[in-house]
Amino acid sequence: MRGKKGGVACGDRVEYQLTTAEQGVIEKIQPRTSLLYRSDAFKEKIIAANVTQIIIVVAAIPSFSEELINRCLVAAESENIDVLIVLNKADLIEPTRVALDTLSLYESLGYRILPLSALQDVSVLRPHLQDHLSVLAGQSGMGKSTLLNALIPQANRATAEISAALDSGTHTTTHSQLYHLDENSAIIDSPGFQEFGLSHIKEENLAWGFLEFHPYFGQCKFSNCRHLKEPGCAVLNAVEQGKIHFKRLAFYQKLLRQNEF
Ligand SMILES: Nc1nc2c(ncn2[C@@H]2O[C@H](COP(=O)(O)OP(=O)(O)O)[C@@H](O)[C@H]2O)c(=O)[nH]1
Ligand SMILES: [Mg+2]
Ligand SMILES: [Zn+2]
Repeated sequence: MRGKKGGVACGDRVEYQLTTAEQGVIEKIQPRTSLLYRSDAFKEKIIAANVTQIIIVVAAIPSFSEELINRCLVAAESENIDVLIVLNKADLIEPTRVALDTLSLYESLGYRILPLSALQDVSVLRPHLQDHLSVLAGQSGMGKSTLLNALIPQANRATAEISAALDSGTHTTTHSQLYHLDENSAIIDSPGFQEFGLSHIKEENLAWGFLEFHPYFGQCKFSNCRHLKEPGCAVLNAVEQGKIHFKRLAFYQKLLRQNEF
């Protein structure tokens, strides 16, 4: 970039000027349609710009964090990004059955769950990528880079096997990269993350990240209800009646409390 460095994210559309045949400077970043980022009290980290779909990659082994899934969902909802949950390593049959059971909650909320094995066959994923800029998100070790290599063999993304052979660290993927699938579809491989800070989400917007809460908004006794333990809370009521899963309320309340500090 000309002038100050940084500010450009994977997925950005930019105006640039060539300085040599193969190099150029970025003059301007085009307005973004979405921006996916994680943040804590100290820093913000952009994951990708302009994505239309976040693919949360989980696997039965190593075990995945359900809290991380919920955090990704909040981030996606806040930016109006589609969500697809891929349960990778479906070749591990018994553990996958257990994981599918856990994920059925998210399926009941309307999120698509797609079990597959990146080592065996990724063709079921292809139709879901059509006309999207997708980003692979999730903890490291879930098989994101393996998945990407299966889709785009020329990508040659380093995976855990390769890093073991080279004796490098566990974080095999160190930077995000975008790959074109066809004229209208592309996919971004991102480094894995164990944390997904949401401190950039305003407290009053957090509940919007929980789809199934929406029908109850405006029905709480207090207009500024935070759905913690207020009397006459329509969300708490719905949980009591089994209309909202208690786990989701627990994740919401945990996030709300963490964001305060
Ligand atoms: N059994 C099984 N292992 C897989 C599958 N996909 C990836 N793995 C393994 O999981 C490990 C982590 O994969 P990697 O692609 O580096 O994960 P990333 O950190 O999410 O990019 C590697 O040892 C892969 O071989 C799969 O479908 N089945
Ligand atoms: Mg990787
Ligand atoms: Zn309430």
